Amino acid sequence: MDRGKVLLSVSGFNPQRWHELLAARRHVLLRPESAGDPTIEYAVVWKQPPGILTNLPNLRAIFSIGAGVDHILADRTVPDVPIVRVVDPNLSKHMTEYVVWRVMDHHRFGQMYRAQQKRKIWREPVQRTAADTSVGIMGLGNLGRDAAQALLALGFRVNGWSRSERVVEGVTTFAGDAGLRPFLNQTDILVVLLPLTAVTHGIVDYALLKELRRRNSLGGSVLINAGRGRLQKDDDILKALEDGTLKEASLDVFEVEPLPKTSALWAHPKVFVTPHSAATSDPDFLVAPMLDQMDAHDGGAPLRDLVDRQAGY
Ligand code: NDP
Ligand code: OXD
Repeated sequence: MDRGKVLLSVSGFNPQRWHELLAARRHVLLRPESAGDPTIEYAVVWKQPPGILTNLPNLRAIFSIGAGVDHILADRTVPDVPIVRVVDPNLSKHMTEYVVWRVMDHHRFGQMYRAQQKRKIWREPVQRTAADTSVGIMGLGNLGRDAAQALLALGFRVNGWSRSERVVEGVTTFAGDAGLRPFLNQTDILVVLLPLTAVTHGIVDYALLKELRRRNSLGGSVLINAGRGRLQKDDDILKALEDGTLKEASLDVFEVEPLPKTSALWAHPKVFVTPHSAATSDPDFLVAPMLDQMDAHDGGAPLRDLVDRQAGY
């Protein structure tokens, strides 16, 4: 094990399993042993404490434990070395399951049936097929495209919005500022799978929600956000739910996490809350490819799944 050491730095969860799996093949440190520790060549991080990645003279790359990297770039002192993010079928499938679950629940009037059952009400709504509903995915990246395929297989009409023009079979695509409004105007259920960047911060506000199509087979528009909480404005979502701009919402992410106990979203009858658990990174699937990349990089191979720091994702 004379290869470069790995710094494992996470907050918010117990990294024991990550540590075990990484340590099977490389020497792992939970913090640098000294300022300017020259033995560390790779870092594996989730919300690392600010400043911990500075002064590592031989740091060759940073591996994000998640697909998103806003948690890394929030630390302005992060050195200018390549950042690798998670692109993995296991993660994509988890997210696709979440998206299909939430889309189907809204499509099949889950919220209404749960309320009816509480009051022992036997009433059947008009149920249309998936083909009558358009799901619009904001963010046609690895996760958005995987979810789109599953939704298409179920018969939904699928729209997608991205920064650059994308061609995805079966999906009606829109791009950039000019494409946003037409995309929203043709969307009944909005699924947000964007990264959090300087440009996307706060994008899901009241004005955006107003553009969704409300006269539809669901009897209103629906928001599903599994991207990042600071893409949305929690108060604008509450306002939109109150005045009927939105019919229902499924939220996995929030402006402040954990969602404060005082938030009105917790008890809102039209909101379904999950604790940022749509697609949790599983070390049993993700550590081996990370270590393989480190080994290959040591041997001179280029890194994959790199973050564009200028774009912020
Ligand atoms: P990708 O980088 O593969 O895709 C991002 C997509 O967003 C791309 O289509 C990109 O456009 C688009 N995009 C970025 N900026 C803009 C913009 N300004 N305007 C329009 N479109 C934009 O990311 P992933 O699909 O792998 O992941 C997406 C996000 O999901 C992560 O960043 C993370 O925040 C979140 N996530 C949440 C999890 C959870 O458990 N809740 C789990 C995993 C991820 P283009 O195609 O042109 O580049
Ligand atoms: C991620 C996440 O970015 O879990 O992968 O949020």
